[in-house]
Amino acid sequence: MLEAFELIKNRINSLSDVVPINIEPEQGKIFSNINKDELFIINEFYQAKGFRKIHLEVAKLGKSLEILHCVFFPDPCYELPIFGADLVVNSNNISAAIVDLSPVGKHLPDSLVSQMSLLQVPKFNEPRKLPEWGSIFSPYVCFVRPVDFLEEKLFLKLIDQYLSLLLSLLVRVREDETNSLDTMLRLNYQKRYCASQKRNDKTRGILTKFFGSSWAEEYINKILFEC
Ligand code: BLA
Repeated sequence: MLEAFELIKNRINSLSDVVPINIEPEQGKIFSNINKDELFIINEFYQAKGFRKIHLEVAKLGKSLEILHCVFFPDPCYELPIFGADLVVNSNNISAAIVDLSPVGKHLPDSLVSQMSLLQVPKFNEPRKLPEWGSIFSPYVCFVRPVDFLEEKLFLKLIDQYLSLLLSLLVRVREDETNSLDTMLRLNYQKRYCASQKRNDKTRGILTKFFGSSWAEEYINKILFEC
């Protein structure tokens, strides 16, 4: 978990003009009043050329559940996919590991597709089935339950490779006008992505269990998948 956090953090820090987005302190570090060791959420937000919002979150929810959540929301003026990763650790085992570069149009950009198809994606022993709302993800989405330490390492490497491809695309893409048709279409895809993610009842269920349903709803809408 820490390793995943570090590698994503390194990629964020490699962006030339990255700046932290100032947030309300109560959104940055969230502790429950019950037991600070067992229930906390730490959020970091950044902005950089090409990205309207980068969100990196680590959470510990109760004794056994740890989560790493990360989304790079592109600035819709750029033809960049949405990078998303989620690691759910249950009693020290990763139960769900997902990473994707998700399209903000009908397809991913051609140049990205050709690079992604060159990646040697390892064959994981326990692939997982995407939920129905998962149609937002690309054909290159990797959703697995890593079965051992080796697979965990391979998954982290894949996260890093996807980020590397994203950042190499960043230096090639042009910037469109805010009011151009392409920009507006990409923004619509981003909205669709957020709307679909909001249908993840596993996230909602866990947050509701620990923080109550109105808090969970607000957190999902304003912090996780605001658009
Ligand atoms: C699944 N997400 C889950 C699960 C939990 C969470 C408990 C079930 C794990 C399992 O089935 O083994 C919980 N995830 C959270 C919480 C947060 C979080 C509480 O990020 C934040 C506070 N989810 C994302 C992103 C992606 C994502 C960015 O936030 C993908 C890029 C995917 N999570 C995702 C998917 C599942 C999941 C596809 C499986 C859902 C299912 O099987 O129905």
